[in-house]
Amino acid sequence: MKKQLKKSFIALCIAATIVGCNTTPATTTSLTQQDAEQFLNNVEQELIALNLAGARAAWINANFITHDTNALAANADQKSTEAGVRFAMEAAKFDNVDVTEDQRRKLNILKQSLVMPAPQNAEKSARLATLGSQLNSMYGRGSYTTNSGETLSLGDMTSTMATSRDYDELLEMWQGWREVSPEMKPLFTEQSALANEGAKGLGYRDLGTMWRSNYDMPADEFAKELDRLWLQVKPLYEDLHCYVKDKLAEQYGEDKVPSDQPIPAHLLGNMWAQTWGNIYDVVAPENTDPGYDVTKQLAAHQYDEIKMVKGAEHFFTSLGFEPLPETFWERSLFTKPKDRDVVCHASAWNLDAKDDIRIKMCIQKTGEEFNVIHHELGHNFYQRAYKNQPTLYQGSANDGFHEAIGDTIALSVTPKYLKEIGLIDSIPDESKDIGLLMKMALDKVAFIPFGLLVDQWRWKVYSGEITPENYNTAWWELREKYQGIAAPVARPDNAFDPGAKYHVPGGVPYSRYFLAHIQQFEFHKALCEIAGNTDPIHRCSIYNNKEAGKALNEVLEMGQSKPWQQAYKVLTGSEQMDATAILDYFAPLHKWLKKKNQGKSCGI
Ligand code: X8Z
Ligand code: ZN
Repeated sequence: MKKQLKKSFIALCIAATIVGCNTTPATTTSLTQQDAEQFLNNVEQELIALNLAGARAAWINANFITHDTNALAANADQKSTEAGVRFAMEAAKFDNVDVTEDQRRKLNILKQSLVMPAPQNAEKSARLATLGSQLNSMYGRGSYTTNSGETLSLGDMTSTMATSRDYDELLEMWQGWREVSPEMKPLFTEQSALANEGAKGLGYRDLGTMWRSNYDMPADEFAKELDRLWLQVKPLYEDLHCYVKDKLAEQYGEDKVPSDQPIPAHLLGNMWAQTWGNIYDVVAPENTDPGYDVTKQLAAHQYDEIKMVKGAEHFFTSLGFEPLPETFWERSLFTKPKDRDVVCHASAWNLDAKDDIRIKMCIQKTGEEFNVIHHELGHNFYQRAYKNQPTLYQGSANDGFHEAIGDTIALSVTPKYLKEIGLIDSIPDESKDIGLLMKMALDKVAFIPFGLLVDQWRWKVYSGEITPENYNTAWWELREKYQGIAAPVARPDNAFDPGAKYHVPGGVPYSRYFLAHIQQFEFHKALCEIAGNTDPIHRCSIYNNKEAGKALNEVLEMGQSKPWQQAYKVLTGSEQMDATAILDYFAPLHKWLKKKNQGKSCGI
């Protein structure tokens, strides 16, 4: 994701900024291990300088969206994509050469790391780059003008979605933001066709298969893994969904939220209904309220945006990580500028593959955003931890790892921790556990089917199963199938609702977030064990624990030098992802939900 790539992973970063290398081996048959070594060395050398140039163009574009910066970023993107395609083709020439394990891994990384591969045709690669830049800029510049003439940013609308309990106002925001995406549809359609052609040129069935090939296992097996993990979590999700629907019916009326229908998508506290923590007040279990609200506590303790970031940094340094460099504070974007368009969607960057790490985020002073800051810093600390790896290994074990690290840390932002840093005065006792778990489940459990369906949709688009005429209906079919939610009103014929979610115009694969939501609970459990925790797992905080920090760092430092299964084993003892940790974490809540749902007909 070039631009946003910086935000979440480096494999993309690498792909985004690759530039030409003149080491094309002469013939396939005569290739040797030495040729592979020379090829890889040259690629890695060139990548360092070239990545920097590409990342700078993307950074400037995302911080100042204009006609010209779009063109500059598209240009850089075209160069890096073309080089990435060329490298992938060259790497494939070693397919039948007897290379070392390490060389094979690097060659495979080169073959798979592009997210939007271009066809080998200068006109088409230029077009693909322009489409990516235009789609990104449409999203970044998106706004909605209300009937009364007020222009609202996505940030403004996000706040209303979180706090308003007025059905019609929520509906207006929900519909309003979706006006930004119909014009994206022809561009997205063309982009998909070109990138698909690029993926086929690299030997993949389609782009979705290429994306799924990035997990140290066959593409089809990876898809099955996701299904397996989802089926583990589904019963918990269904019980949460059932309980929440009931509470929403109490709040808005059964005519608005009928018990035998999916939940209307605008009532869940979030523009995409992907996390529901903002409606905690609506669904809060009786008598178990933990008694504090992080948003209010931040305000009460005069936290501004910088203090929030410093607070998150402090957690990492308490584990033994070095503080962020001075340049992080000088070069990051923390607040939404008033005078220009920026891509506000939060991202973390590493410009020079060493210490020039930054975040770019239009921070809102809420508990939710405090979590997002931990998420972003997780990316930055990861990037810095693997900076001494060879360039091609500067990435996460799999892309779920990159997304999971900051979230893992945020799971340690418990009442005990909040008290230690002075944000709250007392720790709620055990009788409040259901409330604490409910708040967490509304964010973490609710997210899981959304995390899955975004790429279920894209994979089907890329395979041709979903055609442009069906983009929107297929999207809502998946939203209903996995999340049990529905559009609150009939969607207009030109609607392109997937485009209203950043990662679709942004060209950022989404399965990584699904993985991260499974992985972070396994990581949290493992780190809590290392820290000698004796509290229930949802009350465990690894704050200040250097042993846990050391164990975490060990995995981060590995980058993508080994198959992810090995990195996973270092921390969790297992080579397989498993949803048991998240299920155990929420077991008391699940028991409580089942009781509450007795006699109701639940299920999606
Ligand atoms: O995009 C993000 C991060 C940046 S990698 C803010 N997330 C997904 C989203 O917002 O949809 C984090 C969780 C899911
Ligand atoms: Zn992220």
